[in-house]
Amino acid sequence: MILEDLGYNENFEKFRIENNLVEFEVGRVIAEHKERYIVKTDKGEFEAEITGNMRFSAKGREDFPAVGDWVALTTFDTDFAIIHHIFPRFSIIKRQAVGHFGEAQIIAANIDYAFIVQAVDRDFNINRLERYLTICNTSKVKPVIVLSKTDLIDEVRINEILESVKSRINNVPVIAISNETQSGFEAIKSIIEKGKTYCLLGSSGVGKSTLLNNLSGKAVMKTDTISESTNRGRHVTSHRELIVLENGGILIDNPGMREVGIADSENGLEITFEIIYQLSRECKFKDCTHTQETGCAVLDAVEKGELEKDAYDNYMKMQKEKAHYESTVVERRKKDKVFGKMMKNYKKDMKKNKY
Ligand SMILES: Nc1nc2c(ncn2[C@@H]2O[C@H](COP(=O)(O)OP(=O)(O)O)[C@@H](O)[C@H]2O)c(=O)[nH]1
Ligand SMILES: [Mg+2]
Ligand SMILES: [Zn+2]
Repeated sequence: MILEDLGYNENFEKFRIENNLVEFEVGRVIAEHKERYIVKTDKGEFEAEITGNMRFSAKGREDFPAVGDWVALTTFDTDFAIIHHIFPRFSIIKRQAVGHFGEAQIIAANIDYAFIVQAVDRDFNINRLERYLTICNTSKVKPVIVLSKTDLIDEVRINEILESVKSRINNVPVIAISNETQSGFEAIKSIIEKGKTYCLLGSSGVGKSTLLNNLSGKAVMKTDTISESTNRGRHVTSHRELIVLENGGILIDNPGMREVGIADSENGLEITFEIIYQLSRECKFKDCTHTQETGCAVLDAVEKGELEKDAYDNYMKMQKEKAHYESTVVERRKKDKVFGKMMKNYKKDMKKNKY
């Protein structure tokens, strides 16, 4: 295994040299569990921890390694290592952490493409597809929609679903597949290139791990939601999230997500809902909220049936979440600042022997 096989490229190497990291080894994080990591290097796999310095200077989740990260590390004996630095990420997939407002959760780093997997049976939901798309568009990750379990419905229904997706979502490839019959596999394989990293996104039970196993030709991932949840052992070594396919593509599996909250979607919503943004330029008022204003081009388009009401509703909902996320982040920063000042004064007073 050489580093290029794991997706290493000249940009990372340039960073390594320019930042005097040549004394360290280089590896990619292939699994993470509670601040324990598995890092793969050209020598093998290592169970790793970060340096104390990294932990104490960390300001948030993003300062900790995530699956897909490139790291500078020192390896000890056969299977232990210490991580010293995280290389800058060219992309990062985040979502709003459930129950922790204003805090983002990293799904994976250094991803080229995301396969957004949705099963065509009970799981199928266009609003949720738009949600994942927004996350991809925010993350600068190219999305591909994969509709799975087509063996469970007939061709007429498959075509209906494909039509309904295409009427709402433009410029994103859509592939219908079945892990049972392997229909659609050629299409998916043709997208996968050597040295590029692909992340599987979607609810649990939609067939992500089965797809990964089928593509790799080996049973590398545990399938089925049940075994997945009971298999969370003490050791991270019990699972791998990143694997290299025979054709050289790199795949990252993900445990399913029940909720996909929108975390700072820079241009994510603009790209996903380009039509709404275009329309809004025609609104009478510059600060139109597209809720009740007269001369609102967005509302007019909904009225005339040129913009699907469901798409409009979904956009408004995510827009609200984005605003809420942003305001909670501002709130948190303020609190952190106040706390920082308090600590500073406290330390000053300590020096003056006030305490
Ligand atoms: N009928 C059908 N079942 C599938 C398909 N893909 C996966 N499954 C089943 O769906 C369940 C969940 O699959 P899994 O790969 O673990 O889903 P994950 O949670 O997204 O990783 C398993 O019982 C699979 O056998 C498919 O294309 N068709
Ligand atoms: Mg799975
Ligand atoms: Zn408007």
